[in-house]
Amino acid sequence: MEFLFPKKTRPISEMITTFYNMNQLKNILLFLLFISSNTHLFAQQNLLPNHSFEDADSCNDFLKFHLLDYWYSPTEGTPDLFSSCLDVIYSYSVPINRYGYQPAQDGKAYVGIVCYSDGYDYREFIGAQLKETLETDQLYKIDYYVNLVNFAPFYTNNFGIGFGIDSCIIPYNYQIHPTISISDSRLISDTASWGKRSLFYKARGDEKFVFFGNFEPDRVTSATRNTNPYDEQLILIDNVSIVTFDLQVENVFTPNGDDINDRAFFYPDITDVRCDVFNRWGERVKQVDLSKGWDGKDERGKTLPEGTYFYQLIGEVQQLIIASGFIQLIE
Ligand SMILES: [Ca+2]
Ligand SMILES: [Ca+2]
Ligand SMILES: [Ca+2]
Repeated sequence: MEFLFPKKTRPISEMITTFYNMNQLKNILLFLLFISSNTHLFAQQNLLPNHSFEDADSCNDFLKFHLLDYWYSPTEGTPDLFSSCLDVIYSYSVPINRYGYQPAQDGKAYVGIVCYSDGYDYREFIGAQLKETLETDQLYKIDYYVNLVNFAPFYTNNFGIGFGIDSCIIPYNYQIHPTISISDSRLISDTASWGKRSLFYKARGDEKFVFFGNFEPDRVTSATRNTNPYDEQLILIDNVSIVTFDLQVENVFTPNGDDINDRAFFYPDITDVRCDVFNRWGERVKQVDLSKGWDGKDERGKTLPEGTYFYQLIGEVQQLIIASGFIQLIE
């Protein structure tokens, strides 16, 4: 008797799935190839929505912060939205408004928040939900531009960034205490130009919300009275970004003047980072200006010998090491 083995055929649905999986796999491989050859590009996704404060629901004489898309005030404080869409000068228009003169750093709009009140601890904050929750142990680079309004009575410090696992909304209050807060101790005093600030942050992995403002009370905030006419202590902020930061350091360089791989640590876009290079005895031989890169010379301009050197890149605000390792100098 012939034994009929059950014929092993795959149902059509499974075949389609397999075919689909093959195609999907191909797409994934192509995608991986794409991202590995464009790492720099890919790393630039800004996790902040409406990052330049340009998108608002409407524009009228009473331009209000709550019209701004995605951003909110977590406290009773009332941040201000400024925009050139408002053509009433001396109000909240751009560039001339009730606090002085300031074009936008990017686009036509920016936000202003009170960050000091001479002992009253009145504060304003802006908050937004990140596009994605931050990843555990991932290093992030936070950039933003600040400017002091022309009529602000003080030069103050401690403007910073906070991260929260929730929205940190506190009714009937003016101060917030986000899960993480980073304060920049440098004074904000420039009323003419926008100053770029860069912070680095290694994530816990549960941060969903971001905040900007001064998280410290007035008594520990440094404030220097200036000669501006008295008005509100408003700090303007524009063009904010949070991106993942994975620095690729080419660890061999040949500073022989043939224009090929002559400079190490050339990162014209990175600010507020100190780059120290040490020799094998642990002596610092050079503090590198990242906008120019390292040409293999020491502080006095003397060419250093071939060999292995150690480097450290440190985010200056928190003194956080953002990259370190060995670099080979080959003549
Ligand atoms: Ca803007
Ligand atoms: Ca100004
Ligand atoms: Ca070379």
